[in-house]
Amino acid sequence: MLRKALRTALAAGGLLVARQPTQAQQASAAIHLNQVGFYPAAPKLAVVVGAAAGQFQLLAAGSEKSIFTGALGAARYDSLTRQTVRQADFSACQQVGTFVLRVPGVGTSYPFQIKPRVHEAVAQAALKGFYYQRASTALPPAYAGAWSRPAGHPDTQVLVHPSAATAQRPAGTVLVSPRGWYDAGDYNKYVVNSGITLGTLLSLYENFPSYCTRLSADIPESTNALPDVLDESLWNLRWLLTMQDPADGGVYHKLTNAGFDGMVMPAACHTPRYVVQKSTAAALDFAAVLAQASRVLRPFGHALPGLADSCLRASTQAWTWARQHPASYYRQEALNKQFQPAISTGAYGDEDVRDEWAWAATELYVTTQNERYWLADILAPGPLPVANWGQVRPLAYYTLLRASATLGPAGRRALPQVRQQVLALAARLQAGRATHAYSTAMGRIADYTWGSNAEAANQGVALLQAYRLSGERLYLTAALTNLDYLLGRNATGYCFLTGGSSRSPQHPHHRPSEADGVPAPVPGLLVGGPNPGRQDNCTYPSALPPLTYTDAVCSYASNEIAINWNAPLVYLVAAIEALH
Ligand code: 9MR
Repeated sequence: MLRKALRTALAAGGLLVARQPTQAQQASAAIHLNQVGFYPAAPKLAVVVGAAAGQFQLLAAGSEKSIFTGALGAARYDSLTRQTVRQADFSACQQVGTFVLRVPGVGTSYPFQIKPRVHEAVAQAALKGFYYQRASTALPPAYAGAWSRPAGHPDTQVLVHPSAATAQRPAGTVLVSPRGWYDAGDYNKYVVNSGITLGTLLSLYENFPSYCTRLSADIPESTNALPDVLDESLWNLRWLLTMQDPADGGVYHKLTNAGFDGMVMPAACHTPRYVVQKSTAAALDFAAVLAQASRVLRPFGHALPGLADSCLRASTQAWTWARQHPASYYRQEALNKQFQPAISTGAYGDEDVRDEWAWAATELYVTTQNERYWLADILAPGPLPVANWGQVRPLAYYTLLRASATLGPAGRRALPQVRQQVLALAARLQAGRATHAYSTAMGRIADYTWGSNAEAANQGVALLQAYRLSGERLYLTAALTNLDYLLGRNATGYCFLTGGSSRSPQHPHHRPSEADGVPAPVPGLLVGGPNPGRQDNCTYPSALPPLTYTDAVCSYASNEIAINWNAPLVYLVAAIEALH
């Protein structure tokens, strides 16, 4: 069993830590820490379940040599997991190397490293995760290693679904809509979810351009003039452009099979694909992301002639369509009563599009510097939420902050409120560390939803905006606690990134990982994480929210992967690397 875990971790690119079989054999699931590692000068914390008071030690991996000793903290009852935990704080240890933490009577932790740039491999792997999600192309061994695969889903014969029929494009019209990323464990391509995913990656580039220029994902385009994060984004952006109907500017909600494909490789899928109904949410997310892309790509005009202009034109046309169709919601059940074939794939139905208006308006406003795109309700009173696919207002706020020096009059007037709301959100998140047993910003019961790991990552992104805004180091530290959470300091003890460590998911709900015959899952993918909803009816080890995670392929509710979850992880880890 352990042998297999070791082999698998090594097959996964030996991603992060040199495994130490002697100690790994004793690795205790009771010691929860970031299994990748720590920056020398940063806080370092492990959480130990069920330990008596006493000492802990740091040992150089593979030896019995103790290099640091500390006392476990006071016992603390965690009402969410009904466990008693103690913290092992070894922040004072700044020695570089590979270590394990030993707690007498409990055991020895998974190995981890202390060193500068300790998360660089995670940033590369998580960005590379998008490459593995590419549709309509073969992944050759030179780039995909053991996970190389033939092309699937060419999407050169996509049918207009009756729900999307127009006079110019009646039902059954054949469209060409290749490329894009598979959304998740399934093979469909959804505009709404692509929007926030691309917006997050483009924002990473806009906030940290020089770090992004250095960040390589070893993809076929790595040697060209563009940073890899932009090359990878272009794979999806070029698909997105095909989702607009040139006749009216409207944007199809998704490109999908009628039902989900089986657990087979892309090349084995041949069922018809459709574009379905145009929706307001899709048009606005499309408008937002293409306005942002236009701004980001303009300096690369020599390599991408005309693309920035095409993006802006597409964006304004989608905006105009949304103005004319402000309530064209995607309602799958209603649609299925009216049209054949019935569609049963991901809905991404969003009937509150006020935040999508805010985001589209903001991106158009900042890109064009035209006051006519300003909308009074770009700002919303009350607490700013953490971003997710159905709540994109934070992306508008972050763009306003980033562009603060060049905003026109309306934008400038809005800035004090934007600053105040972003700081209030970050203050709330960072304060959570004091009350959560694992001392991460992540940890309120409400944080555990479908895709809770993206909640953790997006909280981290919010905290980083506050850090950029205020220079207050505690926000950077708080963001790092959520990276620690994702990489192992959580109640399940899993490092939630495939291939990330010796205790990473082995059985994600991800068709290629299940069907490719390779023992290790496709690396660099963030699973959804604890989800008390347990909508998949799989067997879970616990019903307590922080523990409702199962590393089982059936578990689409806790163990699927998704592009909108990987993107904030890429942002969080790359930004943290850039800032350390
Ligand atoms: O992430 C989505 C989550 O917020 C929803 O509650 C859930 C049910 O509608 O769908 C999730 O998204 C899935 C999408 O519908 C289809 N592809 C896989 C996505 C991740 O599970």
